[in-house]
Amino acid sequence: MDSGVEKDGWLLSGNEAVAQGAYEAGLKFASAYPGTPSSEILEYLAQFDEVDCQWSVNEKVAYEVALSAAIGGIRSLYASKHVGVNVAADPLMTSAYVGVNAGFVAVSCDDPNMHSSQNEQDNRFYALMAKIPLIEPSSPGEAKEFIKKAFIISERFDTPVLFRMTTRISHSKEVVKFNTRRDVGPREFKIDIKKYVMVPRNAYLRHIILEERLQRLEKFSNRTSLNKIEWGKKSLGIIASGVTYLYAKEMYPDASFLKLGFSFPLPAEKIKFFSSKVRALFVIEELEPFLEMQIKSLGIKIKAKHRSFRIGELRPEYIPEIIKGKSKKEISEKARKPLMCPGCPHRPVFWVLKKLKATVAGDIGCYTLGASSPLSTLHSCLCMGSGVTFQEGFRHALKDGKIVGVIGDSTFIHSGITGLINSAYNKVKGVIIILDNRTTAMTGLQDHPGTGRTLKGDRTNHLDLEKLCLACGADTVDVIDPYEVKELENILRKRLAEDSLSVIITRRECILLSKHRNNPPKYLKENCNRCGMCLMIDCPALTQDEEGYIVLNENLCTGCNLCVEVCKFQALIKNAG
Ligand SMILES: Cc1ncc(C[n+]2csc(CCOP(=O)(O)OP(=O)(O)O)c2C)c(N)n1
Repeated sequence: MDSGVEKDGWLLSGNEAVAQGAYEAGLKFASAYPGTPSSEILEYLAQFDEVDCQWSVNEKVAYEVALSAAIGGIRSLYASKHVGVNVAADPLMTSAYVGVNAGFVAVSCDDPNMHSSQNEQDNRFYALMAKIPLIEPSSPGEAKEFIKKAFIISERFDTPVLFRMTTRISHSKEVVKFNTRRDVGPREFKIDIKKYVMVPRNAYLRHIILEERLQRLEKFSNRTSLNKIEWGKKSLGIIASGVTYLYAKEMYPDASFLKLGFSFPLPAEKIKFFSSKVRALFVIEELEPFLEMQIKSLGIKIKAKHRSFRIGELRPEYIPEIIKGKSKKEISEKARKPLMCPGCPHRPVFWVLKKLKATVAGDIGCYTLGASSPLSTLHSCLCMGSGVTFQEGFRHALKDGKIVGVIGDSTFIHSGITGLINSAYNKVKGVIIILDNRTTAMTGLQDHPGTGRTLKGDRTNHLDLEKLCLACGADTVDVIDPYEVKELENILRKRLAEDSLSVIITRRECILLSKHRNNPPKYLKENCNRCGMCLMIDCPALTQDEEGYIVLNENLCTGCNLCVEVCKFQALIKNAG
């Protein structure tokens, strides 16, 4: 833990505060698959001997393991980013029917503005759809306290609880007081087939119980201090939850507020009461009109925010515009172009794919950066696992034979395996490259079954990707060091020419883990004809001066020598020393 000590507490991020609060609540088990902005929750929990926690292979598995640990009798937690909940949606939906036993909280960290995500869906709707309570803290301090309440609510109502964070709460820091851990003993697990075996008749009966539970939860929502009225001037009343409450408070400190910490089921009576006392009523919320739609359905008249505010993060300065009924004026910001690191083992793969003019079905990981120019050699990216399935779909549709699917090692284990089995089963040919950098680099270098280490740093079974791919039905599996560019090109040409389903594993440790450092190539200016070819590999260590000659930043260069491979004029040559 790298938080600084303060006089009366510790400086914790929202994610660390969730973990600390869950620990203090007597948490005994936690599981997750990494994903920004959620990953630090499990990383923080890993320090506690009392908490058994794991990186699961994907979110569905994480959800099922944590839920069943709670059913078995110990307080448990699931965490993921918002899109991770999509992967866990199957067990999530039915978990409301079976209930829990010991407390179970599912933490969803949403990412408005897509700081590091492929979409910005509003996961509050999962609570509505799954019919489970929704808790939304506004700050790290609240996150720590609210998660404790979430466990109590989960046990009291025998339900999973959705705990929704957003990037700004997950990653902002606040001084938070620590409390001692409650020792919550295990609850007895009683065999109860009607409750835990969801065949149609049992599920029907459980659905009746679920509806009754929702009514009790709504009554609770009206009573709980998580939903509180703060009276100010009655001329303006604002209903808000999560971080937007703080933004609205900053912009309108004198207004009256109904702050919703327990935002599903809504406190209908409290909302009706609040709305009857204020002259103008506004709902301030980020992304979708989740509260607005439900409040309108209570028969309360509120002005809808303009659709443009459904996109991107809400900024405090947008709130007066929303209140005036205006549309969003986009604030254009210059974004830094994301780049693969110098020495990234993914770069040579994209260089070769570019050279071969391949159509590349991409996936999510550091290698998605293969799409940015000048490499521009990743042509689709939808969700985790789609590098394998899109190569199959493209192959069904396109005549061009040079179709390649690319996927990282962590992503392949998460959801690429089933796609590969599908291709093999349906006799689809093609080439899949697994970019095996021995880590989950994109989200902060987390371990996975292919690394042979657990979240707690212990050695464990090491998943053999070669054997796995053969067992899935691949005809051939080649393992190659991507720094061996010529060999990589040869093998790729060979496999593309064959009528088979082949997997090429490009294996080299992520440069951020690697001890492979420096020894930059030599630049011989006299040989350089300023063609700019070496710049096409998009390496941050190479730039051009005003006359077009190359400037090699030796501090950034890791000595991977891809630029040496690319240069046709021996202007960049290997440094023997
Ligand atoms: C369903 C889902 N879960 C988690 C994530 C977050 N995420 C993005 S890429 C990635 C994995 C990256 O690891 P790997 O495939 O090994 O590629 P690397 O970044 O190491 O190159 C993860 C976990 C996501 N985008 N979607």
